[in-house]
Amino acid sequence: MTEPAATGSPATPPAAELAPDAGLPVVAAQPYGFVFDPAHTALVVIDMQRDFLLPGGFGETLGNDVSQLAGAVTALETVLPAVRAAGMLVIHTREGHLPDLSDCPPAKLTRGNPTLRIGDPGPYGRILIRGEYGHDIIDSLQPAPGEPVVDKPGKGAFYATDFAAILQENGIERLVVTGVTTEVCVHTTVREANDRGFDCLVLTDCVGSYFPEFQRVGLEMVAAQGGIFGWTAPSSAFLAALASALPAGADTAPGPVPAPGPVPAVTP
Ligand code: C5J
Repeated sequence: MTEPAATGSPATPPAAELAPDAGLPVVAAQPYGFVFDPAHTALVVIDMQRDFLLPGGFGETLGNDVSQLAGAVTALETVLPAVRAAGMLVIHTREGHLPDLSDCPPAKLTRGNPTLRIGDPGPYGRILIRGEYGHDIIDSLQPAPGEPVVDKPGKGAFYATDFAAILQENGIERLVVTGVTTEVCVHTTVREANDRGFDCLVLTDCVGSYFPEFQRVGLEMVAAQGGIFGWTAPSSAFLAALASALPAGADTAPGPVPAPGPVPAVTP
């Protein structure tokens, strides 16, 4: 039988193949050190939206305990300013749909048995509809001016969006992934990214699941089998590596959260 021809190689060599003496920072991660160049690495903040995070929102109407996600918010409130101070690209995503729901497959609309469905009026406006208050990112993690916001109709950031184009235009080769929920949109995005040749580090305290068991197992799944589709590390390890990459005297300590500016939404 003839073997199929190889269809191309990843955009960059795996982190393990980067020479340690290249002077790049290394995060103490599972299953082994994650090497990254801050100039070619983006922090991805997935779906930190009011509908998923706030009491009374869509996440809660699905029967979930939204307090399980609070830790990820707190950790990101520290990581975001440090990453911005280091000059790294930050990309935000939001899951949601057009007001006429033309981008929402019926299977997604009717799935489950929530008291509120996508598009229904909820306490924060129409559930998961672009432009509604609940669809937007929570106050404390609002995008800074100029940071791309990718509106996605699916769970993964690549499907039916400009995410891949944004990464390419900015010379991004590796992703540091955060957000909610660990086993749904974070997993889907990391798997999509891995299949496209991106190395992904998932920050364990900056991702959240409504289910503690899914959080634990979801993170183990990323780094199992020698890093089957990524790396995991606490944000403290990532911030320590990032600080080591900066010139002496430079500071990644969190400063004041920038005032929210106009959100440059990127629509497919
Ligand atoms: C879900 C997400 N869980 N952002 N969305 O439906 O993970």
